[in-house]
Amino acid sequence: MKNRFPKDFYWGGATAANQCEGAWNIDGRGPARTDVTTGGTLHEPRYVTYIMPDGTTGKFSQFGGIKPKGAKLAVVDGYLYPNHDGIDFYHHYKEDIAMFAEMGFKMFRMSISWSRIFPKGIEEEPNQKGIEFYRDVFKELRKYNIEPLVTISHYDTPLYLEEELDGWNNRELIKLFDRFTDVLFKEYKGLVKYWLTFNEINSLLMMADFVPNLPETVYQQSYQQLHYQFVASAHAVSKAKNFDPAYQVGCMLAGLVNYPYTCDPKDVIKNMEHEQETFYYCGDTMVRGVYPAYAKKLWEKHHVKLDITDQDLKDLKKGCVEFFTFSYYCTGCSTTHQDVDKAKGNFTMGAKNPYLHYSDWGWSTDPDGLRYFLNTLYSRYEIPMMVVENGLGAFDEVEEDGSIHDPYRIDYLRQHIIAMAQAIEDGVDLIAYTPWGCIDLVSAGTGEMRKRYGFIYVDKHDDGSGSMKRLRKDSFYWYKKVIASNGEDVE
Ligand code: BGP
Repeated sequence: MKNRFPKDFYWGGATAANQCEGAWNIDGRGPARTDVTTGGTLHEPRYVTYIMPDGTTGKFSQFGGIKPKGAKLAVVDGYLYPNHDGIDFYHHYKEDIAMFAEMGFKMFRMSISWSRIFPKGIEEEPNQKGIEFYRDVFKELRKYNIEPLVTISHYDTPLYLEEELDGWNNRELIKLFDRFTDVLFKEYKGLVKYWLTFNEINSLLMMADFVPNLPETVYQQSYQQLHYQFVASAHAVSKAKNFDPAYQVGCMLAGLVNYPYTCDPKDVIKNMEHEQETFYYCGDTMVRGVYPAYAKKLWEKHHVKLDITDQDLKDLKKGCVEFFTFSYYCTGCSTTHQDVDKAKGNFTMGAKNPYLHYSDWGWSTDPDGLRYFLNTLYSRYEIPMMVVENGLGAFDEVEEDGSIHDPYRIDYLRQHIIAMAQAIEDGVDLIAYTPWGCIDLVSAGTGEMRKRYGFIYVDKHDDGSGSMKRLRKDSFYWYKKVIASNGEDVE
């Protein structure tokens, strides 16, 4: 069967500011948490570094580590912070966008670094240099008819807000986020059409579930932070059209599909609960504008008491997202049975699926899961869908002549494109596909450069060395052909 995609389907690629821009302290940008986070590996976590009032320094794990009382997050001598330079998209964006255009991109997903616009997050007036940088990027994209898809917050809260205001534990952040989105909506009218509010908003609940031995209070915090983010997101949705009737605002969730490991009904129930807790709790609230029926059960289970006002509930109702987006890399399994092999990736927890292959980072490859998930989501929500992250993080080898042969990546993407075509055939209104890290960038999970996703190779390495030179991988030419044939030719 031929793959059939709608004629105006958005083919493209995705990045995030903190993982690619670099220029972390240039032109007035303030620091974010990723700037005090070291590089790691699959076996060694990324650390967040700090300084104590007496001048001693230390570090704690990015996931699940606890910041000591009195510590101030800070850049500390002797550590490498890969996000400081990223791949220097800040100075290479013209060259990079020209290469995206060469592949035929119709859409480019990127994010705005909040601390480039408001260095601390609390200022009354934005940093003009930051505003101009993104305006230039959008104009450059428009030059090639590439539609920007802009994530407003991609793991990128200004450090000052985290340190001095306790981050999203503080209701005040809603107001500051409102101010931030007002500026974006005003400044980029006519240049941007599609906005996403929070990247992988459900990751807060996934972490609470995945990271072992977290104190029970983590749930209270995560659910409260999420509530404030839901309200902030709803504000963005409900006001966007006042700035530009063409604006559309969507949500973005980590598409963590899970299967029951066996047909034991106990596994099925466990899986249902897992999905409610780590995915649908967010999806249902953002699409329908009300908390789902099972929310009460979750709050009780985790002894959570939320600060929710009547006005918040009205705001949620007014701010239902217009389209649904998610990342999709792999799938997991839930089980009540103890005697099963465990998956061993940095994020893939639970039982290992014997029907799937796993990458060097322990993530499964499961294209059927994408078709299944698109169908499940679309029949639940019936609003346009976008797959805004997907891809294979892998080691790449540069040959003497500068070529890079990455058949493993082509194979992975090919299978997922076929799965999307099948989902469209099934009736899903899928309008965009922006595979992750279309140009190599710093891994969010491990901080590595060698976990590469790109069609474009960047000469930058884990020890900080590299010329930042860009090279075309085999997948670059392959994806160009895919786009030119509107997804028909994936061979
Ligand atoms: C998602 C994030 C991205 C990205 C991707 C791949 O969770 O939204 O920022 O990095 O995962 O993960 P990693 O970089 O850990 O391979």
